[in-house]
Amino acid sequence: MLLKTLLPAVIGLAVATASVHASESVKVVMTAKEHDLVVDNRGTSQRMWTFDGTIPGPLVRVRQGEVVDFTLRNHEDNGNSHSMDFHAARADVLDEFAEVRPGEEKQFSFKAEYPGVFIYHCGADSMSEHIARGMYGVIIVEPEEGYSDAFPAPDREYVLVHGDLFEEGTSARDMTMGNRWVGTLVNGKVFHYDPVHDPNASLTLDAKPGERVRIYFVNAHINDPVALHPIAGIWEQVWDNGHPKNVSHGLQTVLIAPSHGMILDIVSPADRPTNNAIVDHAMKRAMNGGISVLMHHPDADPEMGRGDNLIIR
Ligand SMILES: [Cu+2]
Repeated sequence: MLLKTLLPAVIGLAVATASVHASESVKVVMTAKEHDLVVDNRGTSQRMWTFDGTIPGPLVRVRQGEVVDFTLRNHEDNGNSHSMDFHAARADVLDEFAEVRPGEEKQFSFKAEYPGVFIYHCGADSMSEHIARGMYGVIIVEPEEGYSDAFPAPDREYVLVHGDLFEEGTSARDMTMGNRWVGTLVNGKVFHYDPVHDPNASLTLDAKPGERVRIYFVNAHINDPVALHPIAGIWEQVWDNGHPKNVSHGLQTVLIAPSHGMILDIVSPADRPTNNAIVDHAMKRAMNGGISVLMHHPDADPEMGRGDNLIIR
């Protein structure tokens, strides 16, 4: 009798759960903006182009299997068409990724089928200029199966995106050729988290000694690879493209292609405070902005590298 009463309820619950799961979608709306933006710790501003006003654009974080319902709005005050190219999507470059004119908007959906860390960027002509002016960001697709021994849960998470800074007024052609390049932007600013090389820098990445710190790294340079090394440390584990199956152990320097992403974990000694400098070990890019200090100390801010604080602005 009890079973007869319970059974329909259990079946009903299962169906409801399945239908909710099948229709799970995450709505993301971004607005392309062309505006002046501060690009260093001294407050120098330059005409940049962005998704939603920041470099990088907003962090998108979904679970594998979820559908991203995306809308790009191109602000009516803009002078250029813009587009969105999600590297996490399988789509049609001529359809979903097509350009949107100023004052117009475009919606498309895709299912996030592959776990990992991916770049998104504007692909409008000239793509060099749109990326070099700041139209890029990060989408994290979390594995459907969650964490495991092979892909352990981190204590802190940070997103780092390296990109280019060119002299104000550089032509698209010169950007493509790498002329008039002046610096590496780390999350939108030169030496953003490096008070050692820039006295105007006030931010660092923080953790407690012994914590597992996960870096979601994306290379938004238009031509250059990144040689990512944690000075005074070793990458505990690295997942190529952030896919849990692509794991490497104990690496010193990791080559990351333009437009590629990696997940890199570092674990500092638990018995004392230490510091790392996460550097693009290609010196031209390091000494022009591409270094970030990661401090491990007992009174690390409990909010940093957690919740919505993965991109430190
Ligand atoms: Cu654009």
